[in-house]
Amino acid sequence: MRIDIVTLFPEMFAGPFDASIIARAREAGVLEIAVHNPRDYTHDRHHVVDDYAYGGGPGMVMKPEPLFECVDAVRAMASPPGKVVLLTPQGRLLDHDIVAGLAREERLVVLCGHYEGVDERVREGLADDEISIGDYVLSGGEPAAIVLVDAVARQQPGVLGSEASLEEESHAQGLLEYPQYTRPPEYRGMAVPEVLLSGHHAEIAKWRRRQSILRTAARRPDLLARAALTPEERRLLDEARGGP
Ligand code: 9D3
Repeated sequence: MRIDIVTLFPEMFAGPFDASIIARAREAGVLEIAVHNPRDYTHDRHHVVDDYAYGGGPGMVMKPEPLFECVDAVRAMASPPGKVVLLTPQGRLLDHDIVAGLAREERLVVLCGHYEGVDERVREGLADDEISIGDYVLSGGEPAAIVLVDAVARQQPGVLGSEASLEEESHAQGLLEYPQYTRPPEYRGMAVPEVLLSGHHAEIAKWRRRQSILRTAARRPDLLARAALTPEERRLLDEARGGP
């Protein structure tokens, strides 16, 4: 997969893509990342990329021409041209299903907005999709692009070991993780649950599943609607809620 990122701040991407999983995916050749600056696609002496909003109001708006021309050039650099994803607070809220869908694309062009936003014609005539990473205000789309690329990179075949991909599946199933422990068996008065030291693999699996379900119910009940639970597990939940 190839991902092209269009940003006024390419220097923000120097570190994050050169470590850990993303670096491994790039080295393995399953992920190619290129960063482009729309400022390089201006034609005026001062390389102006923003302007005042028509109708007035605070802040500057990103001009359409540098973005359109940059994206046109970037799409011509490789094939297929790739879906254009605009990162914006007004986009669809990113979740596992959206990540999995984007990860299946052969190519993506990711646009990072900045200032108070981008000229509306960028949405209208350039973006195929608009995505937000959550209901809080960022200074620009750059941190969101890093989040998106990380999540998509993990989905590329061969990037994760088989053990890690099973873990990913469990999150896709809509349950939070069970509590994890390593040595020592007791630390500052806090003991590792006895069952984990027992060596009874079936009991351990049962305990972990139960912890995942109870923890999801306590912290993220919204996830349970989509979780695949057995009738017995549904009963466990009703009991924990003090129901019938
Ligand atoms: C006063 C202007 N803001 C009203 C809340 C609009 C605004 C425009 C642009 C606020 C932030 C930004 C910059 N943010 C992004 O480009 C962005 C973002 C975000 O802020 N939160 C979550 N996901 C994303 S994706 C891109």
